[in-house]
Amino acid sequence: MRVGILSRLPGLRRPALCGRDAQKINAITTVGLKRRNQLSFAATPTATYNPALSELPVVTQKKIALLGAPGVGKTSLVRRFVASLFDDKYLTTIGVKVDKKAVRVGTEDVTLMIWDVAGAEEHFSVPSAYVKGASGYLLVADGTRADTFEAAAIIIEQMDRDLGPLPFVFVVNKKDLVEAWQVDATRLDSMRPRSVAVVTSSAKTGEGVEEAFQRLAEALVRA
Ligand SMILES: Nc1nc2c(ncn2[C@@H]2O[C@H](COP(=O)(O)OP(=O)(O)OP(=O)(O)O)[C@@H](O)[C@H]2O)c(=O)[nH]1
Ligand SMILES: [Mg+2]
Repeated sequence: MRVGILSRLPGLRRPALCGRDAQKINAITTVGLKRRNQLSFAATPTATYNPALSELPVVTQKKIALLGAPGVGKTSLVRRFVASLFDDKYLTTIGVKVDKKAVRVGTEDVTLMIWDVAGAEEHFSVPSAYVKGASGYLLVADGTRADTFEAAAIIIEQMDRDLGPLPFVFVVNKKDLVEAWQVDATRLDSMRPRSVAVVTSSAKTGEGVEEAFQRLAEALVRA
């Protein structure tokens, strides 16, 4: 049978076939088509609906920063949250330290990239390189030191100016030393309108720590 050769030559039309030759060619063509169909079906599995996949949780990643005056307990809060540990020693942070932890918000897994920024003595200024790209922040004050509330107010102004108004949770830390606190309820209430939430915490006992991070994560998912 010379049909195969003839049909491959340009300009030549495939001659009409009849009898056994035609049957053979039809059989080959049908097998070829079947194979192709099987292959093309196998090569596009994403086209089929898989209900199990639709139930997988959505994973989101968010950068958050911990901001506040030196010594308020930013690093201690992160350590408590990420590693469930606390240390009485004060080792000031140099620059920034990044940690991460996942939290659940509804059906969503939110991975928090936590930028623990050193508290600056001078003008409480926050280096913009550390907060760039942040979705929100924990603003930390120390209940035993009223001056750390002034620092917090300055930091809000600076963040608003540099990045626009971002959601933040105001955290008043060192609750285990509440007898020595220099702030009253009125002072705490003054922060409520601006912040997502005001949370009192102790990195030492762990009280309020999960809540502070969780409230921020919820606000970021809603945003
Ligand atoms: N009693 C008590 N002490 C705390 C608490 N949180 C932090 N501290 C102590 O306060 C000191 C400063 O804590 P850090 O976490 O290093 O403070 P920071 O805000 O990271 O300070 P910088 O890195 O210098 O900006 C340390 O001696 C901690 O042990 C707390 O909730 N209760
Ligand atoms: Mg620190």
